[in-house]
Parts: sequence; structure tokens; C-alpha cells
Amino acid sequence: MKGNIIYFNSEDAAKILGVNGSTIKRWTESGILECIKTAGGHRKFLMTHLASFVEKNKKKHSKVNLFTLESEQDIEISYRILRGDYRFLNKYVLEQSLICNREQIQQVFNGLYLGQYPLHQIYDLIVTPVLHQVGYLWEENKLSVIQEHLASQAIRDCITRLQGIIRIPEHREEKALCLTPSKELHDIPLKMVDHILEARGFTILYTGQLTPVERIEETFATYKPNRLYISSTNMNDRAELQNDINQICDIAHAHNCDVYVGGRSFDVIDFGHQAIRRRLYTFEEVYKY
Ligand code: B12
Repeated sequence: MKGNIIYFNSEDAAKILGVNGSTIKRWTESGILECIKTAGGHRKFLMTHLASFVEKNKKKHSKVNLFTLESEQDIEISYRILRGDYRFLNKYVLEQSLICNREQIQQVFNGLYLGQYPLHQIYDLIVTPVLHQVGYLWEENKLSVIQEHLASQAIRDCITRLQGIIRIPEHREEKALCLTPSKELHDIPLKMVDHILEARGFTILYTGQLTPVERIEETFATYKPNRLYISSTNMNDRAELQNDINQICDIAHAHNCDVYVGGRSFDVIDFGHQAIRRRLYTFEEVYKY
């Protein structure tokens, strides 16, 4: 809130409390849910009205829409989620990640997903900018390296838990292998690629960080993936990285496997190999192509 008063209308209140509009009307008429009536006869609700209702009726009305509402802050997050207020949510997730408050980060991720926002949007509009912010703060010496690790790991853990509630189709024919090259530790983007593909119905083979190139041939022979996703961020040794990418793509090509690449290393290395179908820049593109 911090100074701004938010008024909820009946529709907001219904969504936040997980009931329909006529229940809201009934509750206000019987006085169990307080509200303000405008001159035009419309009901307006303050945060305190909803909060005190939730507090008094915790047990009776636990079926709330996005997640359990225990405090005014929960109600505010729920409201921001319903409004798709990414600016607010970004700032909030950044603050919570800096104090390693996984519960609150999780509440935003789960709330957005349960609120029908596409997974790729959560990744493109919340997770990516928040991690970039963590990086800037570290670059500007406003965070120690440990704080940077704590924040990024908290986010990574919450992404992993979010996967637990993702709807996964039953019928799965395609197989995607997800890897990073042999010197790469950054695998958060690849994890997000994994989740989006899984929600699209792919079976995922995730070798993740530091995948040794010399073991990739046997992985192809054993698991026969039809797509390969490579994520690369660390470009410290360009020549070695280029060599890794070329070798991996040769193997993929020999196994009729299409390759999709992403990550900032591809700004500086060549990705013209015939096995590479596309360089992807956003998680929306992972969902689309
Ligand atoms: C978290 C983090 C780490 C964690 C990684 C944890 C993990 N499990 O991933 C740890 C602590 C391990 C780490 C280590 C290092 N890090 Co670091 N790290 C970061 C940080 C803060 C966030 C990275 C991240 O996940 N970003 C979020 C992703 C989603 O954003 P993105 O990488 O920009 O990706 C976008 C696209 O490229 C695309 N994308 C990326 N990959 C893919 C893949 C596919 C298939 C698709 C479709 C799309 C896609 O999706 C995103 C949407 O735009 C960044 C800061 C930053 N600006 O990103 C630094 C950063 C990436 N790290 C950096 C560095 C230098 C390092 C170290 C070398 C530090 C050191 N001296 O030890 C080591 C590298 C070690 C190694 N061998 O890899 C630099 C990289 C600079 C560069 N490219 O040369 C950055 C930019 C920080 C900085 N400003 O200097 N890091």
C-alpha cells in the first residue's frame, strides 16, 4: 500500500476470496463483509475489509482463489497478480530474493501461474529481469558474491517448486535434450526452457550444467532425442566454447536432431551450423517454436 489507498470492486473481491459475485453481495448485505457504498450504489472494498473478513473467517472460507490469504500483504499480492502488475511484482520478488524469502517468491510465481498467466510470461517478465537486477547490484558492489548466490539460488529453487504445479499433458511423443556446454554453470535459463517444453508435452532429458561433450554421443544413442536445446552464457574461452558447440551439433546432426540455442554467448560465437534451427531469445519463443 505504502501511501496509496487501493479500492477493490465486487469483482476483485470475489476473485480474491474465491467466491462468486452473488456471495459477495450476500455477505455485504448480512454485514459479515464490510464495504463502502458509493453514491451510485456500487460496493467498494478496502484492504482492511477483506483482511478482517479473512481473519474472522479463516476456517470457514479457506477456499481462496490464488493462495491462502493470511495477511494484508497476501491480499495485496493477490490483487497485483489479478491486475498483472508486473512492475510491482518485479520489485517485490527482487526484495524477497535478496532476503531469501522463498515463501513469498513462491507465492508470486504460483499465484501468477494459478491466475492463468502463461509460464513463459512469468519467466520473461519476472524471473529474467529480477535475475538481471541481481546481476547489476552485484556488478555495482551493492551485493556481495554470497548475497548474489543466495538470491539467485532462492529464485532457482522457487522455479523448481513451481514446476510441481505445472499441468503436463499425458500424451508425449517428442523428446528434448537440454544441456549447457562443458564449462557452463549458468543453467537457470535452461531450467525454464525445460519447464516450458514439458508443459508443451515434451519428455525432457536434462543434463544441465557442465555437460561433458565426450559423453554426448552415447546420450544420443541411448535416449534418441529429437530436439536439442543448448544454453550458453559463459564465454570466457571462446575457442573452446565454439569447439564444444560444433562437436555437439555434429553429433545432433548425425542423429537427425534439430538444435535450438539461446544465451548471450551466441552474441560472440558462430551458430551457423546446419543442425541449428534457431537462436531463441525469449521464453515466449520456446513456447512458440
Ligand atoms: C545467477 C548467476 C550466476 C550463478 C549461476 C547459477 C545457475 N545455476 O545458473 C553462478 C553463481 C554459478 C554464476 C557464476 C558465474 N558467473 Co554469473 N551470473 C548470474 C546472474 C546474476 C544471473 C544469470 C541468469 O540466470 N540470468 C537470467 C537469464 C534468464 O537471463 P539471460 O542469461 O540474460 O538469458 C536470456 C536470454 O539469453 C535467453 N536465454 C538464455 N539461455 C537460453 C537458452 C535457450 C535455449 C533459450 C531459448 C533462451 C535462453 O533467455 C533469457 C531471456 O532474455 C548473471 C547476471 C545477468 N545479467 O544475467 C551473472 C552473469 C551471467 N555471470 C557472469 C559471470 C562472469 C560469472 C562467472 C564467470 C563469475 C566468476 N568470476 O566466477 C561465473 C561463471 C562460471 C561458469 N563456469 O559458468 C557474467 C557473464 C558475463 C559474460 N557473459 O561473460 C554475468 C552477466 C554477471 C556480470 N554482469 O558480469 N553466475
